[in-house]
Amino acid sequence: MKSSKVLILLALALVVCVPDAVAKGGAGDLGLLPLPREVELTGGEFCYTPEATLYTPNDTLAHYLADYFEVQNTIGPSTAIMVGINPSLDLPAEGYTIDVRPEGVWVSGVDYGGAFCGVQTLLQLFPPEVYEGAFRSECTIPCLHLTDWPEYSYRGMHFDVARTFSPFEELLRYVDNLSRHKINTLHLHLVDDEGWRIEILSHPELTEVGAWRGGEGNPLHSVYGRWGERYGGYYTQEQMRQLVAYAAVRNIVVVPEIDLPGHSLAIAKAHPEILCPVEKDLTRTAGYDTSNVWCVAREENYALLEDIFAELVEIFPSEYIHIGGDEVQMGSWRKCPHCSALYKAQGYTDYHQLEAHFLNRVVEILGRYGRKPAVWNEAANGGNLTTTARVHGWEAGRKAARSAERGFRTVFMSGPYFYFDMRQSDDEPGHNWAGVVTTQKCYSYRLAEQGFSKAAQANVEGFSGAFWTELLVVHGEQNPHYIDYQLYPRVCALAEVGWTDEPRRQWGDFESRLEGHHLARLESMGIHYRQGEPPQPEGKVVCPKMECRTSLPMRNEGDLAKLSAWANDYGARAKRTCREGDWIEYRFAEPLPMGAVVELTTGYRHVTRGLFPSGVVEVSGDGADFSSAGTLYNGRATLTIDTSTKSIRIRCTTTGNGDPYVFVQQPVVRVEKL
Ligand code: TNX
Repeated sequence: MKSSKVLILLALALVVCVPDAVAKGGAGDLGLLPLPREVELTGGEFCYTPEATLYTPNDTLAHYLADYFEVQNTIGPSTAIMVGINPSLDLPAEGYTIDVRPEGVWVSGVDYGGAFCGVQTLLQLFPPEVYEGAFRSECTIPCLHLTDWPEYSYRGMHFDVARTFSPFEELLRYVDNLSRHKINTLHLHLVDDEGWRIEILSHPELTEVGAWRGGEGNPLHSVYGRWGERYGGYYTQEQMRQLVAYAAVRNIVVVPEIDLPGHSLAIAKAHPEILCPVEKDLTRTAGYDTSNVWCVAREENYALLEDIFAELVEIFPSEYIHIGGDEVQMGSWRKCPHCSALYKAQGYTDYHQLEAHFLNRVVEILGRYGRKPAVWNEAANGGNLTTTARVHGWEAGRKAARSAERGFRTVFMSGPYFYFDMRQSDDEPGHNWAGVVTTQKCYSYRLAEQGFSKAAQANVEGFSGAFWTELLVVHGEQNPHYIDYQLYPRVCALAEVGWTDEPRRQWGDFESRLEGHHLARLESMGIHYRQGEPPQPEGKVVCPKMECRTSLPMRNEGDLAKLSAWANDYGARAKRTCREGDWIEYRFAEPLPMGAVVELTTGYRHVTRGLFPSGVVEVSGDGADFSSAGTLYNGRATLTIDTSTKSIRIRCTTTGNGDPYVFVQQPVVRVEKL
C-alpha cells in the first residue's frame, strides 16, 4: 500500500512538465559536482523546515539517510523528500532524476546506484552543513528538474594499504568520502613487498610473517620509515566483510588486489619456496633480500594461490579480482632452470609471455569461482594474456593506452594525471616520477587529445585515481591529514572526469563550482583538503664552493665531483647499503655565513629510502676537529649555523637501510634574503 503510493508520487515526478522554465543549465549556480547532464530551473522554490521528513521504501537507503535527515517509515503530512528506485526509468545504469517542486522533492534512481547518486546530488542542493549530519535548519532549494547519468561505469580510486597500514576506520572514511563524489569502485591494494594485509585462515603464516616489518630479527626489514621498530598490521576477514557491506551501501564495489607475480616479498618471507631456486647474492645488499617474484614453473605455487583466492572470493563479491602484473623483475626467471625450460618448451620469445603464462594460470583459478581478472598494463605486453582481463593502464603516455587499442577493457589511471601520490607543486611532499600532478592537470585529461582512436575510446571502461603509500608512513606522522591533503581536491576532478561527458567538462566552470561551493562541502565533510601551495621556506638558496666526500664506494666515478659542483640535485647512488661508521662530508672553501640554514638529506629527496636510517651530524671549524650538532631523523636534519663551520659531516649509526644502496645528496643551504 505504502509503496504503491510512493510509486504514484514518483511517477508524477517523472511526468512533471516544465513549460515555463526560467533558466537552462543553471547547474553552475548550484555548484553541483560532478556536473550533472541536464538541469532545468523551473521557477519558485521548495522551503525545507526542521519539521520536514524523508521517506524511502528502500531500507538500506533509509538507514543511510538517517544520518542526514529525519527519516520516517511511512508517508505522512510532514513527508517532504521522497527517494525511490524505479527500474522503468529510461536511463542508463546509475541514472537518476530529481524534481524539486514547492510541495516537495523527489529523487528517483533507475537502480540502487542511481538512487544513491541522486541522494548525493540532493545533499549538494542543501547548505554544506548538511554533511555534519542531522540537518534540521530552514533552507530553500530552487525548483528544478534534473536528469543525470554517468559517462563511465568505472569511476574508481585505489588505495595502497600494503606500504603503509591504514586503520580499518580510515578505510571506512575513505569510502564514505569517495561515495559523496559518486566514485563507485575502491581498488584495494592489499599486498606488496612491504606487507601482506589480509587474513587468510588456511595460511595464518601469511599475516604472522608478512604483516610486519622491522624490529629485531623480523624476516621483513624496515623500509620507508619506522626504522628499528616492528611496524604493520592486517585486516581480519570479518573487517573486510564489513568494509564490503559498508561500501555496497555507498554504491562502491571493493576490488581486492593480490599483486602477482612480482612485488611478492612479503609472502616470500613466509614461503621462500615460491621463489625460483636461484642463488641470491646477499653480500651486496647487507643481508637484504630483494627477490620477490614467484617461480612460474613450480606447480605447488598454484595450489597455494588456489588456497588464497578460494578465501578471497568468499570475502569480496566483486566481478573482478585484481591480480597485479606490474614491474616484474624477470632476472630470476632467466636464471631459473625450470622457468627457462618452460619458456623454451612454450616457444616464448619475450619474458612478458612467461608473465602472462603465470597470470593465465591464476585466471583459471578465478574462473573456477566465476571471477574475472584485472591486471596492470605490463601484463598485456606479451600478447598472450587472456582477453577476459581488464587492464589498468598506469604508465605514462601511450603505454597506458595500448591495451585499449588491443581490445582489452581498460581502466585509465595514468600516473601523470591520476596518481595522487605525486606531488602537487615542486616543493611539496610527494613522489615525482610522473611529475607534478595538479588538480587542473587531472581534470584536463581528454582521451582524444591523448591519441586514443575512436575504437580504443570505446574500450575505456572508466578512470581511476591511485594513492600509493610509500610516503604516508612518514608524512602521516608529520601531518595527520596527509591522506586528505593528497586526495582532495584532486578526487573532485577525477570524479568529474569519470562522470561528466567530455564536451561539458570545462576547467573554468569546474574551478568556480569547486571554489564557490564544493570546498565548503569538503570542509563540512571534515576533509582537510589542500588549500593551494604551501609557503616556501624563507631565505635564498646559495651554492658556496664545496667538496663532497664519503666513505661509501660510488656507482659512477665522477658522481662526487658533480655533487661538489652543485650539478646533481637528484643525488648519486652508492654501490652498497650503509654500514655503521659510514660518513658523508661537505667541506666548504669558506666558513658558512652565520645564520645560514642547512638542510641535510640522505637517501632520495622525495622518498625515505636509500638513506642513513640513523646518524649523527657533526660540524667543524677547521675540517679536523668535529663536534656534535644534531641527529638524523628519517635520514634528514636541519642545522642553523651558529658557530664557525667549514665542514659538515653525517655519520651513519646503523648497518643496512632495506635497500642495496645509499643515495648521497648535496645539502641545501639557505641564507637570509638581503
Ligand atoms: C609504481 S603503479 C608502482 C607502485 C608504486 C608507484 C609509486 C604500479 C602498478 N606500480 O608499486 O607504489 O609506482 O607511484
